[in-house]
Amino acid sequence: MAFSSLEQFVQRLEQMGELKRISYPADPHLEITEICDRVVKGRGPALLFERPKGYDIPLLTNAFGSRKRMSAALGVDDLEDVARRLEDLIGRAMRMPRTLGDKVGLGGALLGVAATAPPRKVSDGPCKEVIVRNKPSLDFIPIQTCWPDDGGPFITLPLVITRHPVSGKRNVGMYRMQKYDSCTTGMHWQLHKSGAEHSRVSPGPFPVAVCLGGDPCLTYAATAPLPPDVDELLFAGWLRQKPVELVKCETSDLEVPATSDIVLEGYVDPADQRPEGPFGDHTGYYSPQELFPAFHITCITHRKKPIYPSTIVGRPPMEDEFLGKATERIFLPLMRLVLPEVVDLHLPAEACFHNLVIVSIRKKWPGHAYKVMNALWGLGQIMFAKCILVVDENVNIHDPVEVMWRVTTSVDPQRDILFTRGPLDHLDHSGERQFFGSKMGVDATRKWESEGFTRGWPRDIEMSAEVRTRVDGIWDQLGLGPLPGGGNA
Ligand SMILES: Cc1cc2nc3c(=O)[nH]c(=O)nc-3n(C[C@H](O)[C@H](O)[C@H](O)COP(=O)(O)O)c2cc1C
Ligand SMILES: [Mn+2]
Repeated sequence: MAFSSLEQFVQRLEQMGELKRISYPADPHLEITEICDRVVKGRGPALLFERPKGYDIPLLTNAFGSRKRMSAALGVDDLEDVARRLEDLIGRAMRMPRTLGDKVGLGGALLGVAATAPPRKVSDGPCKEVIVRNKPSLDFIPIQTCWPDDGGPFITLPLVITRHPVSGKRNVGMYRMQKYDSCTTGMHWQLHKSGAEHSRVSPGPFPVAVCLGGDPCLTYAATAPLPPDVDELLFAGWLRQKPVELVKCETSDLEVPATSDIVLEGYVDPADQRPEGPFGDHTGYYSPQELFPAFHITCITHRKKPIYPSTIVGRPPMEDEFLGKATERIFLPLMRLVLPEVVDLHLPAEACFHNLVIVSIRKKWPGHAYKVMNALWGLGQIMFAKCILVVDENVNIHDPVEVMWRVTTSVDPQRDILFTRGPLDHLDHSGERQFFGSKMGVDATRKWESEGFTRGWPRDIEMSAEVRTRVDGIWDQLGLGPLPGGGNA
């Protein structure tokens, strides 16, 4: 189902037993972070702070903080349902129609996408219930100061909408915004992101709209690593199986999702660069102060009763683990379009996603692992991968114990590790210089004779099926019960 408001998603979470309302007037200055951090690390529920101290509007946090809630945000039981829908679509689009039924299937699939995916313009929407053109102020929003050394309060879940100044193509990205005063914020679009590109090519000030809240599916879409020219709102329409409804801004030609809780309209002047940060970041460290352009607010529109969505980032695991998990699952079928040998892919949240990419492949030729590493370093935002581990298809890459065992036992470091260089994530602090540094690929697949390995690879140890079945049969008589580690499963 597609949510028509953030409020509706909150109600859904409540029905699922996945939300806790907090009436205590917790302080958006640090205190909410401490509460939220404990709940996130304890794998607890979404939190709706009904009356943050000093504010009249509620603050929602940890709404995406479990696989179940992330799936609910996208209107599915599990993220794999989205991956399967995508696989099915790709499968039908790629198959040459052989029968009339096939043609209808393919046509139907594409027509379905064409009918539901593109956004639709509407004349009015709930995000226009209140329109403030005169002295618009952020001061009614309980913007969190997350960590003690943060440069100020930060908006952490914004959908930043821009259009490419030349092509006119829309982009929606999630870039944090530091509040400087009641009508000015920072705009932390990092070097490689589309918003930064729009800013670089713009000859002068250009319009920007920032949406807070609304359908949570759109919030996810803003984080998704789509190719630069793919409209996140088209993707969101496909995800929610219903067009995203857009209304025109009051003070620019940009369009914004009508379901938004709050819309900040304004402009960025690329020449007006200001110190942004420090900020306790998703790397688990403070990212240092740097220059970023300022966002000037010219108008604010909002629902009569908006909910302010927020998240805290910091030392993992944090809520964003599940936004990353959604991307890992949803983008796998797309990646397989160009890399069909990829069986599975895992970007552990503990490694801040791109620092470690574990990939299992169906190895077909000598050196195949290297082909996959090099391809991944050439694809979209996965170019930031600092370390890529390649394993054979039989390895469960989501089990860190299994990965550690396979990798350490299968690797001769000098032979199997490839060092190369490439772009680094904006926030990486480990390299000699910012943005550019080294990368490591590890070929942890079974080595073949054709790769020069002539000693014969050892066999895995496995009990015979006959004995396993026999022990299954007598297990209850042994009185050992179910084991905590699931060893008898
Ligand atoms: C909670 C959260 C906060 C984020 N903050 C930023 C940020 O401040 N700056 C940034 O460039 N990317 C940030 N990102 C990552 C981008 O949203 C992500 O790379 C996205 O794909 C960028 O979209 P684009 O390719 O359209 O630029 C954040 C992601 C999440 C989940
Ligand atoms: Mn984009």
